[in-house]
Amino acid sequence: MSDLREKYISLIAEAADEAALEALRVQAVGKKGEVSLQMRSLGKMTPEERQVAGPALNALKDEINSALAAKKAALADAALDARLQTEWLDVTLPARPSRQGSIHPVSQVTEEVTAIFAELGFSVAEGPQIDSDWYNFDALNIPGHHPARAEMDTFYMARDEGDNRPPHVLRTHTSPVQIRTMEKQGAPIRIIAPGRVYRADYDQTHTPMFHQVEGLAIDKDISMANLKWTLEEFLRAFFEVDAVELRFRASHFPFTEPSAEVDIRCSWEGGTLKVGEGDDWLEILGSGMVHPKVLQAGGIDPDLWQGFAFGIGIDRIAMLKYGIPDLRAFFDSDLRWLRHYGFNALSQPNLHGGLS
Ligand code: 2NM
Repeated sequence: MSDLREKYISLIAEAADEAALEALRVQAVGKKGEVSLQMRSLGKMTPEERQVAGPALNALKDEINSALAAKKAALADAALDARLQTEWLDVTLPARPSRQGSIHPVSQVTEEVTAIFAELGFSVAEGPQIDSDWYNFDALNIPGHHPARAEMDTFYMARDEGDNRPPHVLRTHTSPVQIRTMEKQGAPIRIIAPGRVYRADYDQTHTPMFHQVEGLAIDKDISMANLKWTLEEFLRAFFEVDAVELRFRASHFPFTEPSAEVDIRCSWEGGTLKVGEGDDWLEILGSGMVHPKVLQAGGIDPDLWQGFAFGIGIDRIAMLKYGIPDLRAFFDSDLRWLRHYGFNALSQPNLHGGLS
């Protein structure tokens, strides 16, 4: 019996892998294994012999089983060590600049705008691109019969046959996000809402999907002066110039009163845009003081709070800043265009490092 013990303990110690261990288990303590056969022979022994051999065989079986388990664990450890030796990654290595991909100008400009407004205390709000006509229109003081609804070339979502509720729409502006933020968060508010918007319009200067960033600031004593300063700071940082000059032209939007379109002083000398100098004016955004009815729709008391709002076309300011001539090329997914106008994926726009 001690021969058996020595034989199996050393065979187990030398086993090369789990399969060899399993073969040894069958050979030793399996149903027809050597130890099991000896146990069967207990019946032919005298009671005295059996009293000695029985416990000894049981102990041998236990010992072999634990040796098998210990070796199995040791083999698993060794296998893991071997994997760790070959499968390793130096996470401290610098990343290799990729020549494969680049950041789309729309993403780049969205990041730039976000970084600038973050510095001014605005956070980013988001919402659904498919929304009810209440959020997209009614809440923004554009009732059912309002001409702005027709002018906006809205994409309507289909309803089931016989379902006569007003259809949902692809949002025509990001303003529904502002309404949702008013409802959820209440005043005061400082947010920008960048994102995709949709209008059924396609020509040289319009694509059916485009990008907007709208801003909203609500507080106890917000005025047009705060709006003007905020826009000046934003445009100065965005165009990376020391000073800008803005011109507010009276305008009309249903959701603001008063409303103003904002032009920026510029020159087009030599065919390139220079902001902050020259004798030309470039229309750059729309803005105004949020209409009391809009505040009310968002659950904010217009007798206590007021605010300004503005909307800017991201694609348009991307074209202006980076000299991109053709809007439609933005959405062609042409790799040559993306390589030409794309931005380094590893540099994040921030105000200290220079935005672009
Ligand atoms: C613009 C122009 C003027 C605007 C208004 C709102 C809201 F939801 F607060 F009422 N958001 N954005 C707004 C105002 C947008 O885009 C040309």
